[in-house]
Amino acid sequence: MADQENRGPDAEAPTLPEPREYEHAAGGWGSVQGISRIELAEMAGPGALDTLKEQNKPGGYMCSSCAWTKPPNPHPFEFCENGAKATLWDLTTRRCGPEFFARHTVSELAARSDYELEQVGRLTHPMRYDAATDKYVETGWDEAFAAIGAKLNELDPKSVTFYASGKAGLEASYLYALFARIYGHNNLPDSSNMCHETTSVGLKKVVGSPVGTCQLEDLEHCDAIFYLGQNPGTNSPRILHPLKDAVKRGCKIVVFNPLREKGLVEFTDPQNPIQMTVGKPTKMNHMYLQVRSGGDIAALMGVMKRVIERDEMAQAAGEKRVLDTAFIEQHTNGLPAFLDTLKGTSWSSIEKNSGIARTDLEAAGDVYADAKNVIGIYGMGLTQHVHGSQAIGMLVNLLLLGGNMGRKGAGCSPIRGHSNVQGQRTVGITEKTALAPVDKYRELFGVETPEEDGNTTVDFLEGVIDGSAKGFVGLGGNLAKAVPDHARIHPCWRDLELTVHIATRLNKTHCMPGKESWILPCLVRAEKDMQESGNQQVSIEDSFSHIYGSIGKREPASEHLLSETAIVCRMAKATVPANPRVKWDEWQGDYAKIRNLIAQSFPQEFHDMNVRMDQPGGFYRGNPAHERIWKTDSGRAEFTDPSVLNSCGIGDADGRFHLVTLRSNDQFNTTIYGHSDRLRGLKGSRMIVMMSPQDIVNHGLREGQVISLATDTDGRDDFHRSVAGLEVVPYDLPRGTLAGYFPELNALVPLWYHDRLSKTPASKGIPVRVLA
Ligand SMILES: Nc1nc2c(c(=O)[nH]1)N[C@H]1C(S)=C(S)[C@@H](COP(=O)(O)OP(=O)(O)OC[C@H]3O[C@@H](n4cnc5c(=O)[nH]c(N)nc54)[C@H](O)[C@@H]3O)O[C@H]1N2
Ligand SMILES: Nc1nc2c(c(=O)[nH]1)N[C@H]1C(S)=C(S)[C@@H](COP(=O)(O)OP(=O)(O)OC[C@H]3O[C@@H](n4cnc5c(=O)[nH]c(N)nc54)[C@H](O)[C@@H]3O)O[C@H]1N2
Ligand SMILES: [Mo]
Repeated sequence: MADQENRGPDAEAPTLPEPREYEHAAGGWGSVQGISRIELAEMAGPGALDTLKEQNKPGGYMCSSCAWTKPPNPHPFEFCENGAKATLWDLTTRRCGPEFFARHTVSELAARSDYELEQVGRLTHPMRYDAATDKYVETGWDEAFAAIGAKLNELDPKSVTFYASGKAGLEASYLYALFARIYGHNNLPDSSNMCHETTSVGLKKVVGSPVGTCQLEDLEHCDAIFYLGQNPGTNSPRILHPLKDAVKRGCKIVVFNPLREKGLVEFTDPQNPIQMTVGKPTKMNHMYLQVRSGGDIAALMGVMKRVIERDEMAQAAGEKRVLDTAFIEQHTNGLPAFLDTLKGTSWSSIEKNSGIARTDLEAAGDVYADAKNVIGIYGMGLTQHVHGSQAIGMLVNLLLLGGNMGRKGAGCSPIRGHSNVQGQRTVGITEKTALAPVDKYRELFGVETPEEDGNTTVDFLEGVIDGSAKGFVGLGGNLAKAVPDHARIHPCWRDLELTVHIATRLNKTHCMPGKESWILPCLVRAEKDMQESGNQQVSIEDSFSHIYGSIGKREPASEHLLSETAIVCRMAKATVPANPRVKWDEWQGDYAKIRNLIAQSFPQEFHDMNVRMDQPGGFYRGNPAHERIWKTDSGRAEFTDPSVLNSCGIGDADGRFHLVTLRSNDQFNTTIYGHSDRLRGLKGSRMIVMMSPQDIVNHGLREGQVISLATDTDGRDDFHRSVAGLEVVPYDLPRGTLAGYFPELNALVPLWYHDRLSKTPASKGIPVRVLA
C-alpha cells in the first residue's frame, strides 16, 4: 500500500494572512444579482426573461447547463443562477458573423482568451478556413458538407475521431454515433471521458451500473448523505433545494471536500420570500471534513473502521447489527478480503493520507451507523484522480456495508456534468463497442459496424501528438482547451488534416484549425427548430436517468443556422454511401422518427418514447442496480479491496503540493462569463492559486505574490510543464493542497496522469512545485 509522506515541519509562523471567504449564504440575493449582471452584460434581448420561465418545465425547453433533474412539480422559476446565465448567454444579441472574421486573421484570434472569443457573440454563418489568407471565410452549407464528405472519404476512418461535448439532444446523438460507425470507426469519446468516465467504468465494475442508482424521491427518505467532491452551489444549484429539505427533516450531511464550498455550508432559498428577507439561511452540513486532495480512500477507510467497530459493539450488546448481513450474504462479493485490508490499515496512515483526525472520522462513522438510509453523492473530486475508480469503490463499500443500495432512501448518486452527457452515452456515443447497439444497427439498417473499440479522449490526444490522428469532428465543446498537457498537444493539433466544429460560439479550439477546417454554427436549445414536419422537439437524459422532451420557441439567432440533428444528417449523407434503409432526409424532417429508431434500438428503456417523454418529470429508463440486479462479472455487488490509500498518482515529497483545478461560480467549463467567484469570495482574476495561510508562510511566500507552478512528475518524464503569472491567495485549505482554475491550469496535467481504469484525466491531485 503506497503511503504518503508527511510534509515539512511548521516554521515559526509570524502572522498568517487572512483567508478569503464569501460572507453570505449560497443562493440568496447574491444569486439574483448574478443573474441580472449577466443579462445586462450580454444584452440578452427582449423576452429573454420570459423565456426563462419555461426553463425545465413540461412543454418548455430543458436548461443546457447542468444535468440535475427536472422535477414533475416544478417551482414557479425552476432555474438557478447558473442555469439562467447559460440561457441568457445563449440568447445574446451579439453576433460573430462573416464581417468579424473578415477583420481578423486566425493567428490574431488565437492570441485572444476564450472569454474574449465567446464575448463576440453567437456564430451566424458556416465558415471555411482559408489557409492562404489565414482567415475563416463565409461558405454555403451544401459546399461545406460536400467538401467535408469528400475529405472524410480520403482519410482512413480509423484516423478520424468524432467527439461530443454533452449538450446535443438524444436525436442528434443517436445519429452521430450511427454515422461514425457506418463511416467506419468507434472513435466516439465525449466530454464524459474527461469527467464521469470513472463512474461509467468504475461504478459499473462494482454495481453493474454506469450511472447513479438513486431517484429524486430517495432524497426525501434518507437519514444521512455522504457528500464527496462536488460543489453544488456553483455546479448544480437546484440540488440545494432537496438537500435543504432533507436537512430540515433531520437528515445529516457529512461533507468531504478540501474547500469549504458555500453551498454545503449555508443556503438561502431564493424562491422563499421569508428566508430572502428576514429569515436565517439553512445550515447545510452536520460535519464538514476538509480532506486533503486525494484523501478520500483513506477517509472512507477510517469511517468504515468505525462502522465495523460499531457493528461489533452492537453484537456484543445483543443489539441490532449495523451491517446488513442478509444483504451482504445474498448480494455482495469480496467483503472478507476488504476487511483484512481494513484491519491491516493503521489509524496513523489513515490520518496521514486523509488529512483528517481519527476522532472526526469516527464521528462520521457514527453518523453512518446511526442512519437507516444513506446516500452517497459525488462529483469531480472523486472521478478526476489517478485512483478515482478506487475512491468510488470505497464509497460503494461504505454503502454496501449497511445494504444502502437498491432500496428507498439509499444509493449512490454521481452528479453529472453537461445537461445530456449521460444520454449521449446511453444512445451510442461511446468508444466501447460492447455498449453500442450493433445488433440493432444490423437489424434496422443492414449495416456491419467496426468491432474493435475506438479512441477515448486520451487515446485521440496521443494520436494527435504522434501524428496518427488525422481528422476531428466536434459536436460542441472546446476540446483542445478542455484537455490536459496543452504545451504538448497544441503544437501538434494544427497538423490534423481536417477539423470540423459544430458550435454556437467561437472558442480557442476553432482558432487552431487543421489543414482543412470548418465551423458549422447551430441552434441552441431555447430556439425554434423548424423542419419539414414543423417545430421539432429534442430529448435529453438527466443524472437520475429520466428522459424529457424539450422544445425551443425563440427565433434563431440567424437565419443561416441549422440544428445539430440537421447538420449530422447532412454531413452523414454527404459522406457515407446511400442506403435505402438509412433515411437521413426523412429523419431530419421529423425527429419523432429518430426517436422511433432509439425506441427500436433500446426497446426496454425507450419503448413509447415519443409519448412518454412529455409526461411531467419525463420517464425513468430504469436501472438494474436500483432493483438489486447486479450486472457485474460475478452477478453480485463487489466490495473493492484498495491497493492505495490516496487517489493521487504521485505521492508526497518535500516541497511538492497537490493541485486541484476547479470551476468558478462565473463559468461553464471553458465558457467564462466573468471574473468573479462570488461563492468563494474571490474576484478580479482567474490567474490565482489558493493556498493555506500556513503553507504561504512556511514556504516564504506572501499574499499577492506572483508565482509559477511547475508539474513535478517525480521523474516520470522530462517534459517541462509550467504556468506563470499566478497570484497567491490565502484560502482555507488543508496544508499541501492547492486550488486554482480550469482551464487556465490545464497545461500542468500530464496526458498520462489519468484514472487507471477509465483514462479520465486526473485534473485533481496534480503534483506541482511552486517557483517563486
Ligand atoms: N455553473 C456551472 N455548472 C456546471 C459546470 C460549470 O462549469 N459551471 N460544469 C458542469 C460539468 S461538465 C461538470 S462535470 C460538473 C462539475 O461539478 P463538480 O463535480 O462540482 O466539479 P468541480 O468544479 O471540478 O469541483 C470539484 C469539487 O471537488 C472538490 N475536490 C477536489 N479534489 C478533491 C478530493 O480529492 N476529494 C474530495 N472529496 N473533494 C475534492 C473541490 O474542492 C470541488 O468542490 O458541473 C457541471 N455544472
Ligand atoms: N483541468 C481540468 N480540465 C477539465 C476539467 C476540470 O475540472 N479540470 N473538467 C473536465 C470536464 S468535467 C468536462 S465535461 C470537459 C468539458 O469540455 P467541453 O465539453 O469540450 O467544453 P465546454 O467548455 O463545455 O465547451 C464549450 C463550447 O461548446 C460550444 N457549445 C456551447 N453550447 C453548445 C450547443 O448547444 N451545441 C453545440 N454544438 N455547441 C455548443 C461553444 O462553442 C462553446 O465554446 O472539460 C474537462 N477538463
Ligand atoms: Mo463534465
